[in-house]
Amino acid sequence: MEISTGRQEKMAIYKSFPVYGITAEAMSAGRDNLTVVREMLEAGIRCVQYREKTKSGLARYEECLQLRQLTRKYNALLIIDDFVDLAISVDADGVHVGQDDLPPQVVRKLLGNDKIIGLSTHNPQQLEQANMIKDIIDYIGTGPVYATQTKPGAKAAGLDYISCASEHSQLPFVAIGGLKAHNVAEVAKRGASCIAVVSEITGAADIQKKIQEIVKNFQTSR
Ligand code: TZP
Ligand code: MG
Repeated sequence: MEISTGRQEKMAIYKSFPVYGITAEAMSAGRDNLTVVREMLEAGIRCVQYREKTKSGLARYEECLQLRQLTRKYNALLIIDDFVDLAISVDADGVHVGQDDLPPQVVRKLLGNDKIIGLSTHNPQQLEQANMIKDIIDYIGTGPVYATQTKPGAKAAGLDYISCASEHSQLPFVAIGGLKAHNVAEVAKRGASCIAVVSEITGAADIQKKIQEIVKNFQTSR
C-alpha cells in the first residue's frame, strides 16, 4: 500500500515536537481534558491522544468534538485510543491500538488511507511484527519503559527495549511508561526521539512549565 500524502503530512506534524500528549482526566488534579489539552497545545505539543477507557460513549463523543475543534486551531493531531468508531465520528487524525485491540489491518480498512495508526508494542517480537506491517501502520509505542500506575498491570519493558527499538524499528517510535522530567534523559540516551508522558504532565500544577522542563531535559541528552 502506498503511503498517502495525508498520512505523510500528519506524520510530519507528529515529528515536529518531541513530546506526545495523552489525556488522563482522572489524573488531572480536578481539571477537565479540554483545560489540560489547551495547556499542552500552548506549550507546543502537536500530537494529542484521547485515552479515556471508562467514560460513556456519549461523553467521549461530546468531549472529542470539542477537542477536535481545539486541536485544529493549533494545527495539532488528535489521535483516538482504541475506538475506531469514535475516531471516524469526530474526524480525528488517527487511532492508536494495543496488541489486544482490533488488528491494524482491520483498522486500516475502516479508516481509509489518509489517517494514521499507532500500535503499542512491549517486546522485540512485537516490534518485529510491527516492522512487517510498516505500510499499514505509521508509528509504534514502545514500553512501558518504567513501571506505571497509569496502565495498571503492565510490566516494565525497560530501557533496553528502547535501545532495541532505536536499532531495529523501521517505524517512528514513541517511548512511554513512567517517564518524568527527571528520567527522560536516560531515554534520550537510548536513542528515542519522541516520548509520551502522561501523569507527569496531566497532574502538573503548571503544565506548560512541566512540558518545557521535560523537553529541555530530553533534548540536552540527545
Ligand atoms: N502504555 C504504556 S505505559 C502507558 C501506556 C498508555 C501509560 C503511561 O503513563 P505515565 O503516567 O506516563 O506513566
Ligand atoms: Mg488500547
